[in-house]
Amino acid sequence: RFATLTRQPDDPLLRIIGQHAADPRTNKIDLGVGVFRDEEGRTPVMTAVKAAEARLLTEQPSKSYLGPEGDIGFVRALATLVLGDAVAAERVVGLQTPGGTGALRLAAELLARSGVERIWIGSPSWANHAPLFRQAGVEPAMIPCFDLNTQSFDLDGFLTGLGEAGAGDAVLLHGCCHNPIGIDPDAAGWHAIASRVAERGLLPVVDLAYQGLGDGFDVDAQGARTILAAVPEALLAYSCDKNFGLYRERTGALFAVTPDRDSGATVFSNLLALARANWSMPPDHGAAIVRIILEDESLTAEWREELETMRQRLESLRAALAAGGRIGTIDLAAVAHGKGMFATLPLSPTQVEWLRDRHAIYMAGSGRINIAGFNMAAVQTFHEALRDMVAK
Ligand code: PLP
Ligand code: TYF
Repeated sequence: RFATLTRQPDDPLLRIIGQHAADPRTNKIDLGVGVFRDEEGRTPVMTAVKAAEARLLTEQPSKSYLGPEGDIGFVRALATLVLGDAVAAERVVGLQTPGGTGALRLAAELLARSGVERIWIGSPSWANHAPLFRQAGVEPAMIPCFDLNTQSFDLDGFLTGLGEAGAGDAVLLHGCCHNPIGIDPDAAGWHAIASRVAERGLLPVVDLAYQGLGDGFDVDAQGARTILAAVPEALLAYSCDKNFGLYRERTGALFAVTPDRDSGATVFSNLLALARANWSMPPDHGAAIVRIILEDESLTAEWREELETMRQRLESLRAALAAGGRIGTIDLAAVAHGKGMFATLPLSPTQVEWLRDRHAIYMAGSGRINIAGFNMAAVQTFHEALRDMVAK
């Protein structure tokens, strides 16, 4: 049977981790995989997370099974934080998932089960989005809507693309800090998208994986809230893996907005059935940490402060990068339009390879850079490498 299989490529982003680690050059720069780093290039465990873990170690009464819904205290605390008062509580159901990816997978399977055949996705998008939906039986339809030269989101192009969507299709929206471009709609853009989505009877799936790393914690949720408030039915896939620095703990949740409490109960029962058939129950540790933090005022304050420091670091690195101005045909100043961890520069795969071979600068083949991979000195090195590149 296995002879019928064909060899699959590995994830090029994850491959960069190994390539960078194996490079002996001391001035190497890793702008590859999207994890936050500090000025020294470390991805530390947040102090509020360490404190919550210490409490778990001494106080956790049991590790007995919870259930397919996971830690309901975590789900509740997160719902308040993320949704604010955008949607009446009785219209929202939610459950814990293995990371944002688990939430997306469950969303995709729920769509497939509801008879949704197609999901519209602005492109480029996170490399896992299209395969994830396709594997669950929902065909991705891409709408090219970013201009790398001007670092802008083409709202009209996206809305026109959605004009092709049929009632009953789904649409994927990045809640904030778009991966891989870093450009989000502005408030007016979100309202225009919400109107179009509602008008055409589309089911929005909002992927919110970077709340707090863009403009600030509440502002970063505004797009998601605008969308959810405008429609009878929606899904929100949430990841705590970046904003709590929990990555490998696989911490996330899926929320469904439903027309009323009764339909919510049906949706929830379907989500539980799908979760059971996938992973039975989600891993507990990360969610327990987040719950402890969110249920404790002083830990919440400590976490929010640390997250804000991370956000400001990204903001100042982005400004430093943009200060490089125009280098050849690359307008770095335009990178200032974006926010969050990522920007995608208009570089060819050959140029990406050249920067790696010649200057030990590692980034995705698409030209995507993880801004947290810089420190202030590395930004200067990067500017010089680009000048070297365009001069040759
Ligand atoms: N969605 C986007 C846009 C992402 O960039 C990521 C990154 O990993 C995820 C979802 C998945 O997050 P998680 O690691 O929690 O599965
Ligand atoms: O885009 C990124 O870099 C992050 C991390 O298969 C990531 O979202 C990358 C690839 C992958 C899973 C997570």
